Amino acid sequence: MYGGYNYLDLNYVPKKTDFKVLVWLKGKKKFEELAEGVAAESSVGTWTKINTMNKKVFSDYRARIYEIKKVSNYAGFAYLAYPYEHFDERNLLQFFASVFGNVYGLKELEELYIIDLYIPIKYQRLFNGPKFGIKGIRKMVDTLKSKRPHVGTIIKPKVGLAPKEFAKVAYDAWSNGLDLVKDDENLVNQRFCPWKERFELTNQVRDKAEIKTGEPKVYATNITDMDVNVMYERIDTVYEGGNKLIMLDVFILGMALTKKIVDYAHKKGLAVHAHRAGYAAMHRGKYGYDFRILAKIYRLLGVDQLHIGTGVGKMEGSPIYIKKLHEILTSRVNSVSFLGFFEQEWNKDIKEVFPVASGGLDAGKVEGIIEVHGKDVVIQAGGGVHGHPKGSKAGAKSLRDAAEAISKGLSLEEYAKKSKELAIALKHFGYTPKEEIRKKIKKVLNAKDVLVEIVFSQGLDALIALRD
Ligand code: RUB
Repeated sequence: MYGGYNYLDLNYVPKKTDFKVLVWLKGKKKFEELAEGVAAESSVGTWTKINTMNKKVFSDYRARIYEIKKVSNYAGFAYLAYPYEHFDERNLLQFFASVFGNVYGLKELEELYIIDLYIPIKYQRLFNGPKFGIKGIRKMVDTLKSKRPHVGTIIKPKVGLAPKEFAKVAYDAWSNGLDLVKDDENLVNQRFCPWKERFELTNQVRDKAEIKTGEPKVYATNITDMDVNVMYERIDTVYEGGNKLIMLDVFILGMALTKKIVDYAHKKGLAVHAHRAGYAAMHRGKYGYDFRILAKIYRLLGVDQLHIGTGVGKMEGSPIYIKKLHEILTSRVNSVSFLGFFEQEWNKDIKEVFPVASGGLDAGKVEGIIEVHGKDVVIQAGGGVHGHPKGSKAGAKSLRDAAEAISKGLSLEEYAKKSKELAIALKHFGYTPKEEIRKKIKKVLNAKDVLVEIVFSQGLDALIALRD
């Protein structure tokens, strides 16, 4: 009971059209009360009984707690179902204001972490999803046959290079085997590197590198801006320049603008590379929501490439956790429901998103990345290319050679015998053999039934230990 109404309905069987949410709660009241507070505040209720409540509102629009897993009297997991009719169709902002809104401010809560979200197919039908998907991007980069991982670089330093310097480094990277060059998340249109000049110079050398190598090259140019018209103009410039990709800082931009720009870019025939900078403010710790939820949302919104972490590099995310994120982007149905997460099926029109592994990578980690992601992955290295002892050209070649080794079924150590750039990279950055990562993944998968029990009896800490 919360505010005079009952939201606990443990006999309820969620409908196919319901949204489902898995949430961890801990606080100063009995667990059931905490859960009911969340159900009420995120749907139809408030702190007290109200004269305006009626049967129809309560039965048709309220959230129902249909399953609970208590860890103590004051903490546990709750599964909530929300009726489709509760929501304003296509308007994800209204959805977030409900489910991810006021609840975070309830003062009796000490921990509130939304772990997973199930999005019904009926709602998905209102969205287009990615225009290109993995196949479309592979066609763009001409890897449909080889199916090798794509390789790219983030030009470093993150910010500070002038357009000419930036374009030179980009040329070195492309002409030594990389498919993609990318702006960093914090480089857009600073005085020392105006966007238009950088784009034009970099796009020119992109053409040159294509001629030199005979391979298509793409530039993920960061067009993120406060002003939607500025982003439209930049898309027009990119389109006229013959480049096929733009980049957005999607978390910072927000869902509405992301959708607007994705739609416009797609109309022009451009694909969208999504950088997720900022997501971890929500994702880490015990107050917030898991990035898996955003990964589902960004797939709906239609980004074509999305950063999801590496499992082996500098950013958070264990190998198994990143593997599950990869499944969210690339599967029709999430093969197994893992650790109590929802099995998310996808509407047939929603294509896959090309997963991007980035952050603390170098050639020596490529085998490990493939263990986590498989070959459908864009492998990006900044420091791992521009920090190569022989410079950016050698760094680029070492990364491409590592990807070539994988597609030929050879180990990096074997391939390094005929690639001195790769050999130097392995020596300098180190080498993570695939067995090391495979073991970590297997350990969790083999123990998954026990782990479910551990998570549901010990709480969020146990999940975090597996997540991070
Ligand atoms: C990469 C870099 C990227 C992060 C983003 O640089 O800083 O912006 O990978 O992280 P470097 P994520 O290769 O030098 O580490 O992809 O996890 O969102």
